[in-house]
Amino acid sequence: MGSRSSHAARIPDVDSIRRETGFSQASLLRLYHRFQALDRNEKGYLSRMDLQQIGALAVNPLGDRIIESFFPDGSMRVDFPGFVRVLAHFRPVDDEDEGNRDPKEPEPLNSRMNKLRFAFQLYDLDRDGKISRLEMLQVLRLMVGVQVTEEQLESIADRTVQEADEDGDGAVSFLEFAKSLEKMNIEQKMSIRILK
Ligand SMILES: [Ca+2]
Ligand SMILES: [Ca+2]
Repeated sequence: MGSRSSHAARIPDVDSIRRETGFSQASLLRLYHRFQALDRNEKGYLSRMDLQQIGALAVNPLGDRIIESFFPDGSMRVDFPGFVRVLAHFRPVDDEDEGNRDPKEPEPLNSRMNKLRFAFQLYDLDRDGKISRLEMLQVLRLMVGVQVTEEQLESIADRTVQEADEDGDGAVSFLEFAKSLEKMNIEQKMSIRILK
């Protein structure tokens, strides 16, 4: 894995973070610097307000939802491993040493399936494993402009749920979600270059 940078060695648990996220040592070092720059007052962790400084999230209609996913279970702070773990879902595929991956290792966080899981939980606010009609409506409201009326939005939400809802329970399960996005290039859509 190349020579070990003395800087990277200062990142706590750098090897396990690298294995888990697939980021190279060099990328982790850059992310660590980014983390420290975002960490106003050198708290050693990031708050929601710190993360709002990330431009790519500020312009993303789901940016607030993405920021929330850094704080599972209502926590108020995210440390460096937690920060990188979320960002790893957005790591472009083939960006790094993909070819060197050990097949015995768990599926990388930026795999299509993990990107889909991540996207799904942005919709499934109450975390019951299904996207309800209301949850679909809330996401659509964030994503479409003000020129769309509430009735139009509701009918788009209904149609979107109906089209994906194979078992007819009125909600979209993860499998139904994954299936409805089968033809979409999720790998590309869910790749955000945080570092550039
Ligand atoms: Ca739900
Ligand atoms: Ca269903």
